[in-house]
Amino acid sequence: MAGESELIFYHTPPSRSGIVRWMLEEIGCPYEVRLVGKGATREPAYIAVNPMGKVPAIVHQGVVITEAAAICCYLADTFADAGLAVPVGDARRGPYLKWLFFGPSCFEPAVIDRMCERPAAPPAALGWGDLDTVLDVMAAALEPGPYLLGERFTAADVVIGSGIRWAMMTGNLPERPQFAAYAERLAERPALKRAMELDRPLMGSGTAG
Ligand SMILES: N[C@@H](CCC(=O)N[C@@H](CS)C(=O)NCC(=O)O)C(=O)O
Repeated sequence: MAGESELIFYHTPPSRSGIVRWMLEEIGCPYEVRLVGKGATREPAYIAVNPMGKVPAIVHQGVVITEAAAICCYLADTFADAGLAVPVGDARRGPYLKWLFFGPSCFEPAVIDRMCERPAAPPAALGWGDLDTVLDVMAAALEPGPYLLGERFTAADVVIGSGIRWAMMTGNLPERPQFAAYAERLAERPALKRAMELDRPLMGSGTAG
């Protein structure tokens, strides 16, 4: 029943909250979806949840968490049995966190620069560098595969993989064989298929939560 769930998910399909939908399906924990209609992100009821006026947000055990990559990191750590986090103490935790941060802080702004044809800023002033460098770094990491950290699929793949899928779907990702192969592998994941299936009837039907 609304309000009693331990994990509440604020969602507007299709949008960046799809990243968290996929993550939740990978984790396999029960959650309650609250649809937020386009535009309703700026209404007081939702601003009270996320003052940034953006989805996704989750509430877990009464605490609000926003920012898709942070939510994925939190869920992977909290529901550790799902095996999607690299734990503290494992040397691969560093690269794992690097990729979780790389998604929103390097990959996404570099793609949006290109997409919006934003005028180039002095390279040294840009925290995210330029798209070609970002893509070179990602392609090199994916070359051995099958996932960013090798054999093991992690929350970082949900974040970076979602970005790659979105950029490919919107025609904003220069073609590279590493990205095509990675996207094909991700598309086979049952959790991603389930997330897309669950969202299909909800597209565009969000109402303020
Ligand atoms: N930095 C945020 C960005 C979230 C975001 O941009 N969400 C968009 C949907 S893709 C949104 O809620 N837009 C509604 C609005 O700006 O009114 C994250 O990564 O979670």
